[in-house]
Amino acid sequence: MNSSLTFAWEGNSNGWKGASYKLCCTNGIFNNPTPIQFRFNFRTDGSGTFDGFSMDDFCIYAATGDDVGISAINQPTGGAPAGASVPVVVTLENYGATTITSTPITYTVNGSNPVTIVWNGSLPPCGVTTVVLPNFTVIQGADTICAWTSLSTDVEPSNDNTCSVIIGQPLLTPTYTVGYSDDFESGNIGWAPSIEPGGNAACIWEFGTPNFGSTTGAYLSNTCWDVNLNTGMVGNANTVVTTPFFDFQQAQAAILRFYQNRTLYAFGDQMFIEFSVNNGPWTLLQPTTQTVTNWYNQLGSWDDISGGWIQSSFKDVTSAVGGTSVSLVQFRFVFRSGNFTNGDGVSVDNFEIFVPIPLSVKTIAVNTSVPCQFIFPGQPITFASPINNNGINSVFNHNISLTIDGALVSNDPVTYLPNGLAPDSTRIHNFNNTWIAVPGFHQVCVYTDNPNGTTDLYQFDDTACATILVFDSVPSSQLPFCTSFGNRQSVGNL
Ligand SMILES: [Ca+2]
Ligand SMILES: [Ca+2]
Ligand SMILES: [Ca+2]
Repeated sequence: MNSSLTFAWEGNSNGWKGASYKLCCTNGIFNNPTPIQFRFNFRTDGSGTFDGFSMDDFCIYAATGDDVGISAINQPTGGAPAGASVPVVVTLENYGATTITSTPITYTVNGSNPVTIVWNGSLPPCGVTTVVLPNFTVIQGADTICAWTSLSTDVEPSNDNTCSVIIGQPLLTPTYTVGYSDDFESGNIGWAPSIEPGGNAACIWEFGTPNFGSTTGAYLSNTCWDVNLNTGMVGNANTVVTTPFFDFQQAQAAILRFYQNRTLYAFGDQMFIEFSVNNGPWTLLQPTTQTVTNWYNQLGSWDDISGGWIQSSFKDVTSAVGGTSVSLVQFRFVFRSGNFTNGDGVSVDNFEIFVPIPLSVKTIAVNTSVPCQFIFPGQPITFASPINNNGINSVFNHNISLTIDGALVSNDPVTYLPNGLAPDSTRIHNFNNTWIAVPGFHQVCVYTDNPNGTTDLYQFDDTACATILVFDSVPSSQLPFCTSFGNRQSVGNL
């Protein structure tokens, strides 16, 4: 009942439903010497034209005998690092009429390897206490934890057992050769949804195919993350989905990017991304000096309508989370709604941590300096190659070699003074040595190496080759003869 800002039943029960409330744990009711009365309160606003409300079979039961159970699994919740050893923390609750002093408590993870302890203490009727059970090792993916009491004199076994699901989250190390890219079509490798304290339990990030209103469907194929796959937003939501853990030590200038589809109406509804370093506090991910695309439309959040799927990107997210010394970082998507909301929600797909090549130069092509050639035997031919810096660091020098039919013709040191060849820039190198043409087909190759005196980190693009033909002669009937070698192939993947 968002319009009156009270906790209430609203909507449609679809027929008769049972409802129960544990009175004895409410302050001031148990052992209260004065009479206690209840009332049902029904309200409508000015637009109320529905069928109304009925109640029947109102009962108050008194507990009898010994009755305990596990009423909650408090830790772990949400996600936990795969491989970590973590305790299982549960709430032991006394539902009965007697003080409990001892009970066995057992838990399993994914139904196997039961761990049992015997709890001893003094738990009065209505009492609750927190019990720390022995550690277990988190398994990557969904881990179902079930915990239960097995007190032999328990009169009500139906309340003994509680289960919860947590997500074992892997630690990934994105590099420029293997980044992290997830279209969510191969299952959940370790994203963990949860509801933050105080958040409306009816609103949570879900993994699957969105099927509500304007945020229907995934960006790629069928599966993505979406707040409430099949229903609209509710008020006072506060739900997060955390990514796996990332080691950024080999992720220089990494780019975070993903696709999103949002329909939010700015009544306090918002989505944003936070990060945490070394399991520390969550910090808003927002650019300072970094270049971003389709980032927050508001100060620190998205709160409007994307009009379909769009890609958002954050360049050099590495610097935003603390640089390449950060060995444990995690991101999370946060969705919150205001009191009033009727938006369709948000979906996220195709999440990537992309790491560019740190240091690389690329040979784009092999050219001759003669635009329209008659290449005849004995003619000195000069060659040139455009060279591109396709890494993310400036290149100050490198070697470049020219071979013809495998024989080295020119091996030139190249220096870019005074500021180096900037990333994404291209410069043409004219080879020092010429080649004296001889008749026939010839393979001309150019390759670069040793940028900044070290190893090129992406060598697949170092070499480019072309085939040239040197004529013995051209009959005058074929004149004018002209070729620009414009269709010569630049061969990148050698
Ligand atoms: Ca019980
Ligand atoms: Ca997908
Ligand atoms: Ca290269």
